[in-house]
Amino acid sequence: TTSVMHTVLVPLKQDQQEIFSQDVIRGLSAKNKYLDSKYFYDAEGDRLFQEIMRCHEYYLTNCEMEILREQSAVISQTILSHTRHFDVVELGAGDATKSIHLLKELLKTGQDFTYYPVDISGNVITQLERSLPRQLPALKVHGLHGEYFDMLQQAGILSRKTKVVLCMGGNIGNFTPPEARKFCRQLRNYLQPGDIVIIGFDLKKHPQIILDAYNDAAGFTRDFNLNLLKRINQELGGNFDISKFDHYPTYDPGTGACKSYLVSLEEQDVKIGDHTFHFGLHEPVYMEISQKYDLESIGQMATQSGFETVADFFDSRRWFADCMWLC
Ligand code: AVJ
Repeated sequence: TTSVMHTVLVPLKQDQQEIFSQDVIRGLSAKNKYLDSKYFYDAEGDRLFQEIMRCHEYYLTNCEMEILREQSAVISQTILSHTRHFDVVELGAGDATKSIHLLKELLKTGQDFTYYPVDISGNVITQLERSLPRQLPALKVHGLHGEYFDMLQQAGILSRKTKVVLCMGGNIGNFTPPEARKFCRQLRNYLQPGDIVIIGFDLKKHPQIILDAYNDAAGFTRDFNLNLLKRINQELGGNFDISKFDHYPTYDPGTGACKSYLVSLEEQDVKIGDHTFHFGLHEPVYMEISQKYDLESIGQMATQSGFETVADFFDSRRWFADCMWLC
């Protein structure tokens, strides 16, 4: 079955820990200290991100949910106007609560397709393969556990049909604009002419709304950032005292870059294994970028990476966009 077939492409646990360790040491040795937000998502990080998505300040999830809930019929019709012989691949499927609306609409049209949810978490894939048949009994599901591009290649081997690739949740925001362009170009290279991509972008809006979304009053976003220090303590033998760090989000309405930092509240030394890192008073550690876009730059990104814009779908407040691109 799927797990046997794809295990070879998932790095071994020790290798993953070794890469985690190297990345942390590199980041904390830099002149401007940084950590990579992709490491936020251990079990506790997953739980905290769930809490963030339930905060009223964190509008992204609700906006995209509104788009999928209200416009799945139109999105489905737009897909069908381009292809009637396709499979659906979702990169970073999570619990599929948003995409399920679109999958339902596509099934309604009588199309025979397979849904390939891709996730780096094996847990997520196991859960989906269990829960989706209960919610949509007619849906064919084939989970792929591994890195996005490896699994996209796998999907290409398993199916010769046109691909409809879903890239939702605004995850592309965790790339800087040049990184995002590189990601889109790579994505294009793994696809064929006629394939379709639906990709979610968080849009520029009143700066205060954005800052509040990354600084919820209940403190889940703060804990989410601090949790990476806890993870370093647990997995790499660190001795961070998290009470000596503060969460500090920033937003530049010019560039659209929303960046989060942890700030050292005193001069201190922190040990991680055999390494010691010195933190000055108020020294920042750059943790995450959540880039916000305007439609013009999204359109340019599509063109520059070899896609043609088919349609953009917005929530009623125009705070978020799911953009449909054609290869
Ligand atoms: C999962 C990348 C969309 O950047 O908005 C939420 C992660 N970070 N709160 C985002 C996150 C802080 C989130 N994405």
